[in-house]
Amino acid sequence: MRIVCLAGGIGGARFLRGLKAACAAAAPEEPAEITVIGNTGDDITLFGLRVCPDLDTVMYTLGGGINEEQGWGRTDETFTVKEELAAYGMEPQWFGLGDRDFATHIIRTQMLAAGYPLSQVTEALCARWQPGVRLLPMTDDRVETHVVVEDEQGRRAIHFQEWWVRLRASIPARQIALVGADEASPAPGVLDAIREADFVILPPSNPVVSIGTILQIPGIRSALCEKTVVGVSPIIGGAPVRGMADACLAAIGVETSAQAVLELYGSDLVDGWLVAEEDKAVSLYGVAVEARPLLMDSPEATRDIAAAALTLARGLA
Ligand code: GDP
Ligand code: FO1
Ligand code: CA
Ligand code: CA
Repeated sequence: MRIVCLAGGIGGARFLRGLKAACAAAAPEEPAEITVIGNTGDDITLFGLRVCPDLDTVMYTLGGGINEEQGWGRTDETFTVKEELAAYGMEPQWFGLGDRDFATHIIRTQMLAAGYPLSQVTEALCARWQPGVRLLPMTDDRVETHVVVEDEQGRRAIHFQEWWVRLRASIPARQIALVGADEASPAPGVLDAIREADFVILPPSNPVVSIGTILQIPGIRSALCEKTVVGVSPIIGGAPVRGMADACLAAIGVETSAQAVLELYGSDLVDGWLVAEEDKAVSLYGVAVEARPLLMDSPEATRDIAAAALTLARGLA
């Protein structure tokens, strides 16, 4: 079985861990081939180092190196380098890079400078972490999500991480744009993986700055529309379970509901949609909607959500 998943950071990574478990339980003798198309819109250059938070979150989560409580960054992390940089007064100080995590960014930056594309760099990093999936960046081109905000200092565009991490999305986003998207193309292997997939799953990742970003890379959305696609709602009972996805949805004029996110994706893209039990009234012509518990609050619950997505996708494919 060949499965393609799009993924952001924490929501995507946790779902993927459940999906691996569900696949192993369903067909232990025939391992599924899972290709993950990861969001790179969150990427940022700090202290001269290229940081790819969502790719790293997937890699560390599936490879056993993630800080479980936090959901991002390394386990057993220390922050000596960060403290030393701060002692020099080096900015920015609002983004916490840990010592162990720094090694990943140093290798990535060195390989990029030597001319390797991000897809090959990611493959090299995954050789250590063995995530058990093929992890592809959505594009090798440099794209970045920027957010237009307006406050006393006037109207300006800031990097997504500054809005999300420094400001905690506390000032409204007037606009969210993926800078560089128009000129970007899917990374090698992305369109082939979609074409060869038996079906595609959209995990409960942020619909605007994770899934929405990946869908903006020219060619990816239209390739997905040819396939059977099943999505898991990231919104339960009108709220994002964790994080500030509601602030992102508000910025693009979409209500925070499982119904509105389904409509945002569209029935041309999505064939099946898993919602939480409190959202069982959700419906869209041409889409098979199924209600079930969607809280990823234990490995077993997460595996069961993924198994439900697999069953729905198999039935529709
Ligand atoms: P990020 O890049 O780290 O923000 O992670 P993702 O974009 O992959 O996923 C974040 C989204 O996951 C949030 O917007 C939430 O709506 C969603 N989410 C988090 N935990 C859960 C959960 O337990 N169940 C469901 N259905 N969605 C969740
Ligand atoms: N999120 C934070 O809220 N604060 C941080 O200091 C922070 C550091 C960080 C370092 C590496 C990494 O891979 C992720 C990190 N994140 C941090 C998470 C992250 O940048 C955001 O949650 C996502 O990009 C949004 O998906
Ligand atoms: Ca993200
Ligand atoms: Ca379809």
